[in-house]
Amino acid sequence: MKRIALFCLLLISCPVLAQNYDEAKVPHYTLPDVLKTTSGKKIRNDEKWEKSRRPEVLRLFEDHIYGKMPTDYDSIRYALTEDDRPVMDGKAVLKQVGVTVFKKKNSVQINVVLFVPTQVKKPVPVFLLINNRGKENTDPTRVKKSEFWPAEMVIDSGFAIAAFHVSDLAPDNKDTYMTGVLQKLYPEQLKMDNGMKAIGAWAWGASRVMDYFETDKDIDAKKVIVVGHSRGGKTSLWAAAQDRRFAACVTNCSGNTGAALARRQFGERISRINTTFPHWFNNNYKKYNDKENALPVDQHMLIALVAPRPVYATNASKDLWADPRGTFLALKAAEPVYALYGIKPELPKDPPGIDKPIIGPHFGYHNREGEHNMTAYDWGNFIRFAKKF
Ligand code: GTR
Repeated sequence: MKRIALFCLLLISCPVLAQNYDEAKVPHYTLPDVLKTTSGKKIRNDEKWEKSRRPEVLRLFEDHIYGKMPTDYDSIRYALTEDDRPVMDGKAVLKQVGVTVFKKKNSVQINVVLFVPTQVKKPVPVFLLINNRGKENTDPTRVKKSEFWPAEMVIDSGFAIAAFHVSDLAPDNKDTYMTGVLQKLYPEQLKMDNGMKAIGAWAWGASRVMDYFETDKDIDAKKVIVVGHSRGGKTSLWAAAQDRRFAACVTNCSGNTGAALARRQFGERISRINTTFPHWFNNNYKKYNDKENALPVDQHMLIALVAPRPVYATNASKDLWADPRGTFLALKAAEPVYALYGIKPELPKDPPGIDKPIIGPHFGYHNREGEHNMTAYDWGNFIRFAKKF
């Protein structure tokens, strides 16, 4: 008896132990119907989806999870700090761009590293990484090279590759996240229960980099693929969901409140993410701690907001925390919205095996053998996917 009591106490005090990794223990759940409006109307075509249901779903995500993203600012300036410097044995040109956004005498600067291939006709499509890891991963000097952002490989395949670091927008820290774009440009957001926090601020940054791409004649701004890993992957999905200028989205190992279904309660759960990272999502989201079924949305609806644009989601076999099966099922459950645009289902009923990628044209998915990470294997598949559309 004593032992049972001790175990229960441990479960309560140590949330890691309370995570479920057993498929047999996934509770029965019903996903909210992405094609039914809050007033109960069934959506039957893309026009109705775009006019009524899509804006409604977007608002639900803003209000309950990611926060409403402000779009107003006074001006934006682009300063090229390096140009036309041939690198990578002449295969690319390095551009470093300071994107500065001004509002009421305050400003925020986003530093973009961009490599453009020299041997390809311009304008070129580009992969934009939202970098949530160390800045050395996107080293402009190429002294340090990382699979996380394999610039040489992407250049060799004919695409441009760009990145910015999340800390330019909001430090990834619960005590200081507000010191970037939030305090400087949008302090009112900090007082709103549906105001954006760090992930909203990072996604806002991706849109400002998109503003820059629209002015760069080397870049085909209609072919920008926004990429993120893990917390960056939650951000890339949110960025693509609301900014329809992004042509496609890669959400790598994004897990809870990324591409994985919340209602499965498998691996990381809302209560856990809100406790460890209270600075990522808005205040309203805390109401759903241990109450996944009360959410008016689930993550398949976030993927649906990207429709009809392509989405590639990934997992890693040892990263059960991010719920590989729940990620695949979320993609699958977004298909009915793609169908409104005449896109036939591309995904099987069940997830493919490990290292068996499904590649496009509209959906990409793979579960890589290994750990929580983004690797050359992952990028190889993103490139194959991008070549399909
Ligand atoms: C984890 C977090 C995940 C994921 C990951 C990461 O600690 O629980 O949701 O975001 O960090 O960003 O690497």
